[in-house]
Amino acid sequence: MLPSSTICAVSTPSGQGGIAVIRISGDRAIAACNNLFIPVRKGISLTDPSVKNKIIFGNVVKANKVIDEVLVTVFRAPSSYTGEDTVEISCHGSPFIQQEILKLLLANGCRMATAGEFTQRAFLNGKLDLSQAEAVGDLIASSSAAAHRMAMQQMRGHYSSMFARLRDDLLHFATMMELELDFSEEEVEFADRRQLLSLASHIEDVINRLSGSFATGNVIKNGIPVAIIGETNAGKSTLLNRLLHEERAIVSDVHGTTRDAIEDTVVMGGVLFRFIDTAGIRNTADRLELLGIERTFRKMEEAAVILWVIDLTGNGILPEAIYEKTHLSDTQQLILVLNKADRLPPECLPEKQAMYQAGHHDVVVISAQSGAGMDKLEEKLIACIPATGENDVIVSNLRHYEALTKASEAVRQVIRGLETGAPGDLIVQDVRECINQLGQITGQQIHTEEVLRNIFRNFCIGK
Ligand SMILES: Nc1nc2c(ncn2[C@@H]2O[C@H](COP(=O)(O)OP(=O)(O)OP(=O)(O)O)[C@@H](O)[C@H]2O)c(=O)[nH]1
Ligand SMILES: [Mg+2]
Repeated sequence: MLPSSTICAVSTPSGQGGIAVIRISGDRAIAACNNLFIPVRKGISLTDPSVKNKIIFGNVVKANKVIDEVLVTVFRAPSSYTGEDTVEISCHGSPFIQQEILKLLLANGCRMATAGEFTQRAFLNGKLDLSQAEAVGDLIASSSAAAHRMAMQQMRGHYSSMFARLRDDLLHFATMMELELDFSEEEVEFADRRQLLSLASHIEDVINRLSGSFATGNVIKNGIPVAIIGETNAGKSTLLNRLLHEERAIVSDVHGTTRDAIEDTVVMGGVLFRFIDTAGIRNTADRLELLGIERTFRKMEEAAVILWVIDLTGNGILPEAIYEKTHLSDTQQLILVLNKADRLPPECLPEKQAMYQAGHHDVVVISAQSGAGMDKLEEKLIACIPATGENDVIVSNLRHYEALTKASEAVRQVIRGLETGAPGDLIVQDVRECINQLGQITGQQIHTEEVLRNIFRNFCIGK
């Protein structure tokens, strides 16, 4: 069932701006706008079928009073973003004008759009598949060059066509095997088991590679989590402020200043980083401080990169103690940041540096206060970014990742069934399950309103 109501919303950010765009989509879009709009040039009517993909200058009028001078763009179905008749009114960006125009539209039979409803309609009308529609959301939210590239690739459809191909190959086999079942008396084999096995193995490889890219995709989208860890007073909050170029965290010479984790993001080298300043680690009896320190260890576990800040002027924690406390996993990287270099006599530096480098870990010498050495630290951080090629397909959507995980289980079952000579009807069930899961990604297999509403819920209104 395709939606028949006509929806409207302001598609530009809320508040005051130079201009604002109000979008209207649905059967009544053109007629509704025609009721409130008077073109400046005589003899034109929006409802005239020859008016399409055109911009028309005129006035929005309410009870003979001009509300605003606007430009109206008319798109006729199916040549529009949603696939329906669509009008975009570009008005002056005053919140009052926007509200007045919306009220006129509501009075003319339109209703307010829900979040993502324009894109949802584009999907329902076959303008985009589901993964492309989701990429529109990611594109709007992209805050770094890497996230932008990933969303753009998904929107262009390269991503979807790959799933569609895998799904088609599997469908072919499922059909063949089902045909066999119809002829089960005669013991014929339409589906070549060896070919199916090789296809299943190929699909398993592709799925596993894609699932493997999720860790990368996820951090590119949400920011690479970098935890700033160390003893109290080492200069962690000073370093956070320096990395973010703003006074985000309180700095003081009192030990235990930071009690709670403080996070913020910044783009460096085209990639989004999420820096997390934490409570300094020390022995304390203070209950609140202990809670903060517990949180520090949690943040450390979740981080992709750990910046362990060491005060060069202090006695300094020994490298062995750091390794003991960090429990690095295979995917985590540790950078030792030797701070307050400005206060250390230069002749003492080589010895300190050598001591920390002995563990073959990355060591950077900085002064968070003066900014010296920050360029080296930023270089090291950028080097931590997982390498991705221009055309790599990367999964960044949790929903897709979950479908891939289930598809992977199903395809493993297919392979096991083929290897052990399981009966065709059992194998075909697993093939169908795999097809179903791959179809979830592009939306071919999703038919319920509720699932769709959930997916589009995270969009902004007007998109
Ligand atoms: N000379 C010098 N002082 C610094 C430097 N970095 C930080 N400091 C000083 O060291 C003190 C502690 O700095 P913070 O950034 O608050 O240290 P912290 O690691 O966040 O401390 P806690 O929150 O208590 O764990 C402050 O007085 C800072 O001004 C530096 O590079 N050079
Ligand atoms: Mg602090």
